[in-house]
Amino acid sequence: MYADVITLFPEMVDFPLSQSITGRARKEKYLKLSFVNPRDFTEDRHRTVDDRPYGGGTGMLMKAEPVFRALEKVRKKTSYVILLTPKGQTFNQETALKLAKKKRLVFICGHYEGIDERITPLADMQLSIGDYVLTGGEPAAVVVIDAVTRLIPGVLKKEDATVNETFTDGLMEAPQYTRPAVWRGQSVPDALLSGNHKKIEEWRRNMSEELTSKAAKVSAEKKADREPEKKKKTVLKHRRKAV
Ligand code: 6GU
Repeated sequence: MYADVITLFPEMVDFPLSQSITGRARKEKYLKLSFVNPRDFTEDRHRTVDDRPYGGGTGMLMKAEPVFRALEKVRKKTSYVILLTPKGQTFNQETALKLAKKKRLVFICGHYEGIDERITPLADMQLSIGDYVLTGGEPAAVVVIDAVTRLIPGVLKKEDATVNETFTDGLMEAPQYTRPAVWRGQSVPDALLSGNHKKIEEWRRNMSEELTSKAAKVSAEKKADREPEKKKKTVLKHRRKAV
């Protein structure tokens, strides 16, 4: 897979993805990363990439033209363009699987308060990595590229390493243990030491289902906490108490 990253800070993406499994994937040419800096597509003496927002407000915005020219430079007919922004859809394993099938990805990393809105129609997809605000899209690009790279066939040595894991089949992965069998008073569950494959599979299945239903319960509770209807009622209840 080819991935072009449009960023003012290429080292923020290049260095983390030079380590460990993603670093090896690059050495072995499963992943070919290239970087394009919008600053190299400016024409003024100061190589200006940012400016103040129309209508006022705090912070600076990335100018449209240098980003557009950087994109023009790398975009091919087959490129799938991803804009990293906290306003995007939240990245998840399903999206990672979809992106892993693409030949060429382009990541546009906003920085400062974001990019001029007129850049957004150039993107095929807008992605966020969660409900919090980063200083720029670069750490998000690292997260997305990492999650996608490990899904490229051949990157993980064990062929099924990505099949039986948390999120892929909608279930949480069962807990895992390595030696020693007893560590600081904590034992590895008997089933895993039994050597009986059927028993091991059964134990893992049960644990998966248990963990998944617990997690579903927790997220349902969190969702209920966010419901404006219920919040209003809670506030009223408290108010009544106060009166
Ligand atoms: Cl993609 N960008 C920024 N700036 N903040 C974020 C994000 C992206 N995803 C979550 N927070």
